[in-house]
Amino acid sequence: MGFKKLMTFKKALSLFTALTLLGVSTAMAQDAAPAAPGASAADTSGMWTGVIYYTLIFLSVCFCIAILGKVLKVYDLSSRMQGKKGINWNNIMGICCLVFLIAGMYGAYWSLTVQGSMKLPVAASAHGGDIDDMFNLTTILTLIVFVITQVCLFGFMFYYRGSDKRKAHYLPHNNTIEKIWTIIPAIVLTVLVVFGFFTWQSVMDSTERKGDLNIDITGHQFAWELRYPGPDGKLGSKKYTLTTPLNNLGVDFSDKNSWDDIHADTLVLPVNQPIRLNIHAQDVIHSVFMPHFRVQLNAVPGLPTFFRFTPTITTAQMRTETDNPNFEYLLYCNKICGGAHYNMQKVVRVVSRAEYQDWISHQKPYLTDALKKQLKMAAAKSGKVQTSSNTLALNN
Ligand SMILES: [Cu+2]
Repeated sequence: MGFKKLMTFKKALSLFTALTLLGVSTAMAQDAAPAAPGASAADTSGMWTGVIYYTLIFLSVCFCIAILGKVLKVYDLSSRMQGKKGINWNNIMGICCLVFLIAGMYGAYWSLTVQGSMKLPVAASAHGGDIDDMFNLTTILTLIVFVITQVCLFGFMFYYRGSDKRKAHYLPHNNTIEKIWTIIPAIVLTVLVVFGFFTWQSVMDSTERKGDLNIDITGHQFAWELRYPGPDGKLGSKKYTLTTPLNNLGVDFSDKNSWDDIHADTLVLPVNQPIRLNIHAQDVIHSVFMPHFRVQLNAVPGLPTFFRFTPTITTAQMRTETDNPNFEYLLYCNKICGGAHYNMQKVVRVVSRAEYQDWISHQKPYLTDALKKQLKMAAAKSGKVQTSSNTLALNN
């Protein structure tokens, strides 16, 4: 039996050595390989070197622990054979629990202070404060529960570690304890869920309001398209069947409101103006994500959604607030929607009302000359009598 175990150990050792040699040679070969054309090939090579490196470190640590375990076992057995007491494993396990508790608590503290300092700046929207309050309350409550349960769990295992001097108390069932650990979490979770429900209700209030600035945002692989209303303040309707290379949003020009619509490249928002962002998608599910405004909603093909919010801090004010002269609000896609998903990033600028008016007056209309020509051709081909609205649109 002992010989068999020794052989198994030897086999495992030779397998580990072979894997190590293979890993090192692959890593060296990748390092020595000439730079492949294109950045993506170089990135992949670097990634695999990293994976092999950390796998080898992990295997080495496991190997060292296994050797240490074997050495201790041999020491323990030889001590017992000499009539001595041997190693007190209960003490070792108890101390390990205490070390784990202290190291784990330090890790949690490090995470909160180092990674916590990377948190988003103050919310730049009217509803953002409510979302932050909800997040902070949940974090504080779960942190309290985390500290209490971990200290109790590992502290108990250390304090009541196995000993010849005491005997464990057998406790098969206790209704009082069952009630406490059922009712308290139920109350805490109910408070969190109800608070979250009312906050979400207030954020997603869908009643129509006058004075909203309607902006259309359409996601496709891999960009966002923006459409602003023209001087009439109304966005024209859309129909996906009208989509052409020139009319890539499928705007319906039989609707007069669409004639003065504006095609913008940057999302510019006037401060303290309620915005209604109408969200569309043309191919797969995307997601409008503006973390500084605490705004996120999916863009689903065939199912238009919207998010209403009011920006309260201009980009210039936020640059002073964050002490970063290059600060920009950003809009991301928060669904991994394909290979170039990372390209779906747009700058969002919050400006004063006067700056906004100046900016919008310099934007190009969606109805370009090329599009007008195409619509004329389409109308002539179909041989249909042009409606008065179409004639107006084409002569505009
Ligand atoms: Cu996307």
